[in-house]
Amino acid sequence: MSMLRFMTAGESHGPCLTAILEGLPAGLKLDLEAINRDLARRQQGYGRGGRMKIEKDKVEIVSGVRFGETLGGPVTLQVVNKDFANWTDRMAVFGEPAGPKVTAARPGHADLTGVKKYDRKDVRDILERSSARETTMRVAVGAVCKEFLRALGISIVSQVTNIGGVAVDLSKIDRSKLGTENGSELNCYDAEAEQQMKAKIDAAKQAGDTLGGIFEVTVRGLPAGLGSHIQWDRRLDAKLAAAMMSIQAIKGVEIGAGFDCAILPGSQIHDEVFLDETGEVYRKTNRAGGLEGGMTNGEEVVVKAAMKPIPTLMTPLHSIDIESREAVLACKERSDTCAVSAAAVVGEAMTAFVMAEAICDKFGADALVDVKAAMDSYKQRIGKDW
Ligand code: EPS
Repeated sequence: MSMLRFMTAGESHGPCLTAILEGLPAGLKLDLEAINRDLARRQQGYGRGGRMKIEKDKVEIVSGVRFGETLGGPVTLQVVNKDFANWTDRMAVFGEPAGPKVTAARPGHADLTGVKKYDRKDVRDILERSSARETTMRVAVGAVCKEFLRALGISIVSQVTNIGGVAVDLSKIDRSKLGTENGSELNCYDAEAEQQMKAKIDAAKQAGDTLGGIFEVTVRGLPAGLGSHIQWDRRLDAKLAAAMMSIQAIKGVEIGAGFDCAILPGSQIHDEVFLDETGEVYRKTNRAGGLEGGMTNGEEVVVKAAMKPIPTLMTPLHSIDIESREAVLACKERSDTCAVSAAAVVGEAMTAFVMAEAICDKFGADALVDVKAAMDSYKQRIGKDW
């Protein structure tokens, strides 16, 4: 099994955020600007809150890379929280807290269970780590994985398909345009739906409410045969679903036709297989979302994730105070009205990690040149078999 793995560290308003990515092959050229571009994409999106005006997330790489090339050792990535300077009264590493405690837990957040489980008296001890600010580092890690995939001819794109019930008409979407710059503030490729989404976000903001939605991630250029049907924990669809579910606020994941598979008959779900005039295998549809039997089948991998509305409401919900045990309204931390387009960038990153891991698993991960050679030879063989 591959040893590609990563860990993140850091609190939302702490001094900095860190990630260590270990197991990538040596000899991969990294482009700092490409990583920073993804970090900037994660910060954008109609409906984001005030924090994004403070932070200008830029990554620093402090290990594992020499003169722009990976060495095969752990790559350590860091992003400074500019806002820490405004939070030293509540977030200093040592000393006594000077700012107010948070005691009104937010429904839908880690707050209530977190304080009990970790024996904390201040909800801040939980919310700082559970915050989606952590996804900054997942995006940095994902951007490095994307560079690796790009070197192998694999690319990842995303689109927002629903916000608060306003759905994109997917039959109208030209899928070849996904990933191209279209000026959308919501990573949406249906201009009409986007206008309605923005109006809905404006109305939610006005009402002190929040909105969730759905985004879709597509992977292009994958060889067939990543993952395996052999064992439950080697199935790539399972790994992908787990990676998506691990993103803050995600409550549902679909691969390909997803929940429609439960409704439609087999004749309308399975992708028929044909041979073209040169003897190449092809399918006319991709309802499997590029995964059959836990393995990539050579089609685009397509995964969707449903994000719940952010639990911090400016018109707060009923809750309890963990100190007085009285009924109160939940606390109001500064937050976003809607962050689905940001979550889509995080979804790309987690997908990139899962695919990079599957590649390392199958083709090795010491030196990039060997990974390329192993993949080329495999592609040649399966090309001949078909
Ligand atoms: C986020 C930073 C946070 C929030 C949001 C995501 O910044 P702050 O709490 O200082 O406003 O905007 O966090 C949450 C949604 C959450 O539930 O904690 C970011 O960088 O994405």
